[in-house]
Amino acid sequence: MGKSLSFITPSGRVTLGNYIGALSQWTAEPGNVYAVADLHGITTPWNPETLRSYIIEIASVLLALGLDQQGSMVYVQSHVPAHAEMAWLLECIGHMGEFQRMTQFKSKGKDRGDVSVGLFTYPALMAGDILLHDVDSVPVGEDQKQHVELTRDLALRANHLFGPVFTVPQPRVPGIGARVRSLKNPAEKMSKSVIDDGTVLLLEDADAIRRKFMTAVTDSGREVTYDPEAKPGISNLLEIAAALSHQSIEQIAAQYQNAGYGAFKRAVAEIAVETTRRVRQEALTLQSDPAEIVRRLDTGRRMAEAVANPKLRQVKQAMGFLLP
Ligand code: AQP
Repeated sequence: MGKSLSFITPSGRVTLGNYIGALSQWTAEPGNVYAVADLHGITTPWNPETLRSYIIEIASVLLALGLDQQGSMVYVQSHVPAHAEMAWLLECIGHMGEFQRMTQFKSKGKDRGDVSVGLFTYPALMAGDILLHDVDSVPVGEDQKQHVELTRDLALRANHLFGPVFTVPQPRVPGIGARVRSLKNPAEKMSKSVIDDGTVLLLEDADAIRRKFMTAVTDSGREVTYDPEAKPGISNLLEIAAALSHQSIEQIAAQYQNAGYGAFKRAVAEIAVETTRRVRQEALTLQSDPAEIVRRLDTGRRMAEAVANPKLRQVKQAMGFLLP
């Protein structure tokens, strides 16, 4: 399958949705690349202290999951200046029209007068993230597929103009990706940037997690059955319980069918607390030793630079820069 590359943006505290849909599925294997995408975290207005705390939290979780072991790397994107430089090179071969077609820009930027230029150009940064590491395929959600298509177009254009400098990546959309929904509003995805009782945080204490599950919205009726249309709240809880306990939705539904909503919510809360206990404890322990986090991130930075810097140099050479 080749090496895998996944970045996570410090746009909020890590959610149970991030854990189920992404982090818990990432694996430490030789050459795999994991990074805190802090440069992506400033495309919308931010607070410096808060940004720093989000970066530390995400790094602590990636490291607690051991994603810097077995020859894979964990680093912070801005620690490797090649990312910002590659983004500029790609912006200069990108076309306004193709960036204007990006649906994320249209949805996040529409109706706002103060939209940053970075929100418009960030697909070039993302393309650079991928191309610097020469990955063959990138696992992405449906919503990010368009950005990988743009990355392919930019890579093909550069290869055409300057010779074969880039590996052209393929998007890889996982077959059935869990899409965890807000416990308060199951019509919406659970998101880092939405802070309310519908968003369960991976590192909040067990009692807070239990309380959020107990106040999750449920649906009419009494039976615990999987029906995303008629029972979106209960179905979301079933999906969460199934993903975390590695059982099928049918198995969980059969177990709690007649238990009543209250008992079912209590059970899902316990599953969430228990299956995330270890990563939570390890991440919090790491946070009490910031020097250790910095040390491990610096190892990741060196591993990333060993790949990214020669690639950037090769591209600049091909593009006609006078290299020192
Ligand atoms: N609710 C979710 N269910 C399943 N997977 C999810 N992911 C995010 N929310 C859910 C996955 O987590 C990874 C995080 O990458 P990201 O931070 O770069 O992307 P994101 O999708 O923008 O994450 P958020 O939490 O929704 O942040 P905001 O609120 O800032 O937009 C991705 O692999 C994503 O699929």
